[in-house]
Amino acid sequence: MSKKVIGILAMAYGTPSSVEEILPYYTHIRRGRPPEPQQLQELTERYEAIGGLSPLNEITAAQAQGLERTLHELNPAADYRVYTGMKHAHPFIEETVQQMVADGIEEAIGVVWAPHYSTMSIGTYIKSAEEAREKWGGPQAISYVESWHVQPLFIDSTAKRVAAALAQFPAEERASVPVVFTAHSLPERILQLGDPYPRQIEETGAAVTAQIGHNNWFTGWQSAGRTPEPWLGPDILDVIREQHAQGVTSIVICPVGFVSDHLEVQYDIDIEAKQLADELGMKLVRVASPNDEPLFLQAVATAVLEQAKKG
Ligand code: FEC
Repeated sequence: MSKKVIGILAMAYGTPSSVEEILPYYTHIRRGRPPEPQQLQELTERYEAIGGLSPLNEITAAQAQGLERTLHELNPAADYRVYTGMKHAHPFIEETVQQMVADGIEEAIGVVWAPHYSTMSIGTYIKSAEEAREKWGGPQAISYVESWHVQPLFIDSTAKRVAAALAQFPAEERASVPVVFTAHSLPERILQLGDPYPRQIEETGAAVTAQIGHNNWFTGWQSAGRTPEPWLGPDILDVIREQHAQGVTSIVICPVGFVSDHLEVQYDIDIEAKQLADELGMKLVRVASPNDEPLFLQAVATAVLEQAKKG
């Protein structure tokens, strides 16, 4: 008997694959409004500062391969095919769903490469997938992992990486080093909608620090949009200034809302936040991203398999 084929719609943010693609990418993020030349220039310069372009597409591809391999290891009885669909770059979620239908995929699980649910993050990926399903008439059966922010293996993987960051400080100093768990800021209006995003980030931070017995931690926000409306704060740069004002000399930042190395980690933390910490004479250590680490992939694969059981 042939194995049951299950399509996995693995959804990722996407990044430009050439300098020419920065403008259409940025325009897509801004829902079709082209950026001002000055804004485009600034974004291009941020990519230049991290080496020209972002490593995100390569990492997304490695994560997809690793997820497919891990799913087969965890459940050899089924045939899993992982399809990558991006929010802001090719192949867009809509194009990927079309491909899944062309390949005859009838049953699928959707998962996003981001741990925490917000109507403005994971919610928008699911919306795009559902619109595409309506357009292409399939896959017939699909369900979505809505968040996996406290999946036990994800907590293990994050705890190991946070512990490795703390290990860069002498043992007698470690307890006094705050760990700040950051995620991409979103407009403050999500709070009025009862959005679970800020609570889920707190829950990840609490579970990780409980596991390693580190009580000195809190959450912060990063990479807020450049728009006039208020965004969730405090911003990580203000957190660093505030900690410095309180006499703190060392800080660990864990960008736990992201799962890859990319612009928001490599520029906003590794360059911008690091530069501020240097100016203030503080030591800043950034927790490594999970990328395609096996334990992390097991976490996401387990969340997918649990969703498959729920149907
Ligand atoms: O490495 C790369 O090239 C791409 C990195 C990248 C990731 C990412 C993740 C998230 N974003 C989220 C929300 C928003 C909202 C806006 C917004 C704007 C940008 C811009 C760039 C960008 N984001 Fe992003 N985001 C990444 C890159 N993001 C570039 C445009 C310039 C700027 O504002 O910095 C504001 C849109 C608007 O103007 O209306 C909102 C959230 C995540 C984390 C969850 C996820 O990965 O989906 C939430 C990676």
